[in-house]
Amino acid sequence: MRIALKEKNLSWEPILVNLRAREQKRPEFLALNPNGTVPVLRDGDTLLYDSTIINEYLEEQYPEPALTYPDPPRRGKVRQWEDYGDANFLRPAENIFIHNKGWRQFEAADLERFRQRMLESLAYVNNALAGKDYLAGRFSYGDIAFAPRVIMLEELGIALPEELVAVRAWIDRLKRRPSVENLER
Ligand SMILES: N[C@@H](CCC(=O)N[C@@H](CS)C(=O)NCC(=O)O)C(=O)O
Repeated sequence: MRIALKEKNLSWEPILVNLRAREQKRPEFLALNPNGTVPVLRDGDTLLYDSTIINEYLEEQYPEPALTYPDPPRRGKVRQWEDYGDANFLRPAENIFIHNKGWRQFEAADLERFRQRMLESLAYVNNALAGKDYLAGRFSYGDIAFAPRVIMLEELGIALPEELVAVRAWIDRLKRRPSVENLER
């Protein structure tokens, strides 16, 4: 969501929620999002939760610059990459991230499983990137699903295999985008 806001040159004010203190489960926050998760977006009278839904809203409300395609076939592919990235890369990466921060403890075997899952998804991404700068061709929500964590693989204890040349170039490309390079960690 933060990447999409920056790509679209939208100004926004962050309201930080302390997940460690479980502020996301307090009644005031549950009134904004009954699932008790971040992010939540308030835009005027509009209140939305879930990053996928928020990104779709941002695209429809603020179409330029576009972070997807106008035609349903390519739009579908962007959605597929976003969903794939969320489930297969971001979820395990997030688990390792919160473990490293000490916010939640996972067993060593679980952490290894998360790393394997991330590596498998990166191998899949490597094949998909053949001849392309970004997953769906141009930079899109598909790349945004991976970006916040794929730029910090080393911190997550993942050594990118040498043969994943296209992934390495894609990560370098992502890191050079102003919307990605200044993300908080
Ligand atoms: N599909 C949701 C997932 C939201 C989610 O799991 N957010 C995490 C932080 S990345 C969270 O709020 N965790 C705290 C919790 O589940 O209590 C989205 O994309 O917004």
